[in-house]
Amino acid sequence: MKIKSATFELSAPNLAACPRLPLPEFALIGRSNVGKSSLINLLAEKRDLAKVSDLPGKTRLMNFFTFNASWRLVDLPGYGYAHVSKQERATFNEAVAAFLTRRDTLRHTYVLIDSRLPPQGIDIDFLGWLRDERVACSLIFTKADKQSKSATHAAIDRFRKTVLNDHVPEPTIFVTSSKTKDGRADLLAHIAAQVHSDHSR
Ligand SMILES: Nc1nc2c(ncn2[C@@H]2O[C@H](COP(=O)(O)OP(=O)(O)OP(=O)(O)O)[C@@H](O)[C@H]2O)c(=O)[nH]1
Ligand SMILES: [Mg+2]
Repeated sequence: MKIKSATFELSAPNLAACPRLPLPEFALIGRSNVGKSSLINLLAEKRDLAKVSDLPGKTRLMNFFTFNASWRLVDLPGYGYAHVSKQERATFNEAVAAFLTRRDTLRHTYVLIDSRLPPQGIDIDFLGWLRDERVACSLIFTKADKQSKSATHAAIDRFRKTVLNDHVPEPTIFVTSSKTKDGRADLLAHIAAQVHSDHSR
């Protein structure tokens, strides 16, 4: 799929504030600092469409980006950021949970995982929650440029054996790098297939 346009649409604190015009939507979620905003910029081939930051936890709203005027990426607040007050965390978790389970236009959820880390408790918990809520997801292993291909494959193997063994069907796995653009074409093809089908979720 060729990207002809990519624009920021709006930020929403809750389900009621999400865009009204129904377009197929694809959620990106993962630990703070995993590379969600960088991935949006990679797909859009724009430098500053989504704010990239070394300070984790900057994105606290659900951010909607419209591609080719026909589908959206939704940058969801990163989980696992310790310095957000409990009160604040509770509200954004609720909004994210509502979005993932009740947003009619949500076609698919991509969970980003840092390819350099061993399976993290918070990722395992979140994937378990998605499985229990029957939210279909794929995994995106990010920052692949930071280590060798064999190290990335070993990390994915370990993740599949220890975390994904009770996920049926097993989520599709992508590997990306916002530096080398690896994985961009595969991910766009996966999205395109769902934009053009009526019933994926
Ligand atoms: N080398 C490398 N660095 C990356 C990659 N993706 C993200 N980064 C870096 O990781 C840091 C965090 O990236 P962001 O895209 O802001 O991460 P995020 O998940 O949006 O973070 P929050 O919005 O805080 O939850 C930045 O310093 C990025 O430059 C990648 O593929 N390769
Ligand atoms: Mg971000």
